[in-house]
Amino acid sequence: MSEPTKSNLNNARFLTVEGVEGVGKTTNITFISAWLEEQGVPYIHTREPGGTPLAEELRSLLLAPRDEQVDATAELLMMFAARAQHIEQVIKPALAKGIWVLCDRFTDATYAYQGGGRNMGFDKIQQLESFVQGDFRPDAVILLDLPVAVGLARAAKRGALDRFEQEAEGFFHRVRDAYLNRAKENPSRYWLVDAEQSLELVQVQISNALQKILADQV
Ligand code: T5A
Repeated sequence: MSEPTKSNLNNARFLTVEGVEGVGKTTNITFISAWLEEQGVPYIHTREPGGTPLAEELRSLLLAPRDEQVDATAELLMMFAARAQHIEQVIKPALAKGIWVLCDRFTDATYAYQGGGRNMGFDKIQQLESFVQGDFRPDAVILLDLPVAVGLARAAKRGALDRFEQEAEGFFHRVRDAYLNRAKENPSRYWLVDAEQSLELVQVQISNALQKILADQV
């Protein structure tokens, strides 16, 4: 796997946060936002699928439980349709102005959920990634990791389950394995965080990673 291409045009960084359901992305994105503010780093916070009105509509279609079986290829293409819109309308314009982008999930989630979870070939995802993104990749990926059962138990406490959360546990084991394999293959870009620990200890690991990412700014 090739090394990432820096997304920054004005020293701004493109950071993504990834992990299985209930791993604590939302909780820790709030922490990362506060950390960036304290450092005086201009940033926007966004998410995938979503981040623009059109992409948010696609998100609603993707997450809604439905009686009709959703074809895996249709799901994959909708993820990338939302992403194309998001990159061009939100992510690249922010980076061009020197504004950091903090994104809740990005293409790593496609490798993990559609590639791993749905057992689609990773080569199909690579082709779409090249087609939609060219060589545009996140500068750093904060991967929150914990045992699947712990994440699902946390997620279940929140109430109604979306279409992905209704998948069987085996699906999420494949998702987690795919994430961990990507982190192993590309250690310079991934910051692996043990998210099973207390929130306080999770956030110590995240701030250590953020300090290094900020120090690496050219
Ligand atoms: N998807 C997405 C794809 O299939 N392909 C793609 O390409 C993309 C981009 C999106 C769905 O779309 C799929 C993946 C997803 O299924 P989402 O909203 O991004 O949905 O994903 P969710 O995982 O559902 O995100 P959530 O926001 O619902 O979960 P979080 O953010 O991981 O978890 P969070 O922060 O809400 O925490 C869950 C609970 O745990 C507690 C929190 O207080 C909360 O109650 N908690 C802790 N408790 C103890 N110790 C800690 N350290 C804790 N950290 C958090």
